[in-house]
Amino acid sequence: MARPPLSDAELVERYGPHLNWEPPGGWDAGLEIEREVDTHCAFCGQQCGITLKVANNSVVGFEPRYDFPFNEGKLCPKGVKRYLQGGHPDRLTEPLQRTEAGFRDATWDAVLDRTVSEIRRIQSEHGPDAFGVISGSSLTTEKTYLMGKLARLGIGTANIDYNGRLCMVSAAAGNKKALGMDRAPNPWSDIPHAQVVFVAGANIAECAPITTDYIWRARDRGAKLIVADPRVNPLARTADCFLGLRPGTDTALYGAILRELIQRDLLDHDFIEQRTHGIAEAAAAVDHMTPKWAEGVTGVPASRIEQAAELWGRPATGMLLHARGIEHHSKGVQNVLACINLGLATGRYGKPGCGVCTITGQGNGQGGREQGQKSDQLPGARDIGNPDHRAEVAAAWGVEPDDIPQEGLSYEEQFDAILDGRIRGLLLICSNPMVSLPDTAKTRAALEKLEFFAVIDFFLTESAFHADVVLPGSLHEEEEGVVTTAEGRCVKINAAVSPPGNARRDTDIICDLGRRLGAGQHFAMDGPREVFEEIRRVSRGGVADYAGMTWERLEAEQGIFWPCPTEDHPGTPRLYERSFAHADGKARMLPVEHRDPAEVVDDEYPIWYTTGRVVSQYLSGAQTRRIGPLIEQYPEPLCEMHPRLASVHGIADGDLVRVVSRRGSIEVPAQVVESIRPDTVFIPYHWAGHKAANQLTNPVLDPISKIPEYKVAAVRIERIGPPQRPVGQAAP
Ligand SMILES: Nc1nc2c(c(=O)[nH]1)N[C@H]1C(S)=C(S)[C@@H](COP(=O)(O)OP(=O)(O)OC[C@H]3O[C@@H](n4cnc5c(=O)[nH]c(N)nc54)[C@H](O)[C@@H]3O)O[C@H]1N2
Ligand SMILES: Nc1nc2c(c(=O)[nH]1)N[C@H]1C(S)=C(S)[C@@H](COP(=O)(O)OP(=O)(O)OC[C@H]3O[C@@H](n4cnc5c(=O)[nH]c(N)nc54)[C@H](O)[C@@H]3O)O[C@H]1N2
Ligand code: SF4
Ligand SMILES: [Mo]
Repeated sequence: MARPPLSDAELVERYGPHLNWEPPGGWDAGLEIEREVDTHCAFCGQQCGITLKVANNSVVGFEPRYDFPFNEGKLCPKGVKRYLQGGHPDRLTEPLQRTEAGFRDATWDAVLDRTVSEIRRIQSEHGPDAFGVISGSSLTTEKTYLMGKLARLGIGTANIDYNGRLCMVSAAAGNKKALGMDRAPNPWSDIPHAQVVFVAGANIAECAPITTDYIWRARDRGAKLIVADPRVNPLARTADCFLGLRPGTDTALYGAILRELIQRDLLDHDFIEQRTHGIAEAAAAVDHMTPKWAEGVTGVPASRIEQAAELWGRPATGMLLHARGIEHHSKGVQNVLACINLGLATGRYGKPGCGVCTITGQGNGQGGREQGQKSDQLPGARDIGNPDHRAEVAAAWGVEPDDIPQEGLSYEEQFDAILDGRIRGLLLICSNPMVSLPDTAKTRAALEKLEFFAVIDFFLTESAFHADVVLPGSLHEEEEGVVTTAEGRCVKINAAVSPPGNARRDTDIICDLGRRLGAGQHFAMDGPREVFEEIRRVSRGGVADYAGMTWERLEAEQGIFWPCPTEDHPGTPRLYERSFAHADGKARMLPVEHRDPAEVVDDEYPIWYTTGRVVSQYLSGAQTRRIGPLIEQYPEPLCEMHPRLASVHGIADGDLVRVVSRRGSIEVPAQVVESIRPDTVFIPYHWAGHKAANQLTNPVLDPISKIPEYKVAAVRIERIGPPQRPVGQAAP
């Protein structure tokens, strides 16, 4: 059954996007503040502390928190506007059911019962795994835990995964392979003590703005800065050593640096001897990677590569920070392992001012992969394929190990399964695949093919346009819970207001579904505190052990770093001080070969294409494309290109250009800048429909982490014509 998106004018009228919205009287309407609530920002993985100001069950203002040690009173532009979502007119306040004429309000009973009967119909006709579940990491950990439990014990499907699969899984897999555990090894308070900071594939100034401050503090003490990025991103402009590599060539770059460390004997021999395995194999893999060879592959001059090895290898301390620039690849795990090798070779673990850390992305990017919503994982960061781990969780849940399904399909693999008929129905919470999955045409075809599609969100997203039922859930400030920050610090989120209209708390929706599915004994919790208490019990003895945390402790101690096994345990800010998390206590230096990205440039598609973010927009834009002041900062996607590339095609700044890949094409204004390689173009991905950067991206996955290769594809460009409107002004 083809299910085109609804094009009901009423939809847009009612559910937006309504821009430049302000409450009547404006934000300074002189409201009497009734309450102030300490909590954390709804957006990125840094989870800055903020205080929300509440009047009439609305968040009407906020202050940054000076007492929270991470941000100490600082916020970024998105954090400053985040509270504009709450009373937004686009907010979903009634359950919706799709009819011939468009979406219509429905009762909770109607939409929940329909969801349950469709789940059971599809499963009885096509097997238990024919119903898929996709969840997200903007949710509190309590919600993510419930989603894992709902899929496995309520619905009874193996197919649950989450949007961290689009984000941090390459780092997770790399860290587990090399070090035995998936968490940043060092707290950010170590950054100012580093004598060299190496930033690999991270646009820190725009995407982790508060981390910039930590790097400045290191710089104030004389630290050197190395940046590897195809673009001279804002932080790179201040670097001592900029490695402007061709997209998709990181393994060659870090391999050549490792080889130089070996050649120049900049190794920590004691550390390698006592705490690692595999140096010989790792060294053999890079033996042919001379700086000259790497120059040919990466486009970075050999002398720069040698300089980077000296800057990284000489000092006693150093931190390497990486993000999606190296992880969003069909060899994302290999890229992460190559960075870890640079850390292990120089003994940069378990000490102040050291560490190779991934900067997690979403608000609960770290926590979202700790308590069991990932297809290969059970609560406590346990492995779903490990019989001992299964038995531990089964015992805590009061079921038999065989009652827990085995590993299911990852996010993009579920979309493949929808297209070939293995999956017929989908429950989606906290993700917007129409914007964020690679190859938009493929995503649309999958959503149109579903027999039944239910979405839990607080805005009617481009993905929810395709739904059969939409369940209005809760915003960050409407429900208590915990999240884990990029540092590995579990912090407390507090509720400031209750959901408006007939919207409900997400935990209530999920537990209600569990009960209606006949699994009432597993979903008897009354609210998120009881869910947290269950997480403490179930995670006990696991890797991500929360047993010693209480909500009260999290508030009083400004968060606790896991593992925290007992109530008198202080938590573990710095990992691996004495041993790594593998059974023998040693880290693995794994051999990393270089290979090309899945798609390379050729005569037809001669330009490299890469994608990412801008400071004022967040992810699929569902939350930020509705906030006028953020839109004004960067109204629509622009195609960054170097003046030399632009001149070859006769393109001037602001001209409308067409960018074409094997999967689709997009028409956007050109932004001619010197801060990008002349063989590469960049488009930020926060927009939907014909403005979606993902119309062009390649849905190929890393075979280990199953992350899509968002950071490399091949395109061609052509000029369409002069600017359609003044540069920087959005289309109506
Ligand atoms: N403003 C803002 N902040 C955010 C978000 C947001 O949407 N907006 N999202 C949050 C989330 S979920 C995430 S995951 C993080 C993402 O944070 P980042 O990973 O820092 O952001 P990206 O823009 O995806 O990519 C980072 C850099 O990778 C570079 N890059 C591209 N290809 C390559 C390559 O082949 N090799 C190398 N070395 N670099 C490459 C890009 O030029 C870009 O500067 O940000 C979080 N913070
Ligand atoms: N081309 C390209 N594509 C990319 C990337 C890239 O760099 N390039 N980056 C990838 C990365 S790193 C990521 S993380 C993904 C993210 O992409 P998505 O998974 O689409 O994430 P969001 O846009 O945050 O979608 C979250 C949805 O959940 C809703 N939501 C937020 N919080 C809550 C909550 O508490 N409860 C409920 N019920 N709903 C909530 C929001 O309104 C929004 O509609 O995009 C990926 N896509
Ligand atoms: S840096 Fe991240 S957590 Fe802090 S205010 Fe900005 S978006 Fe929010
Ligand atoms: Mo992300």
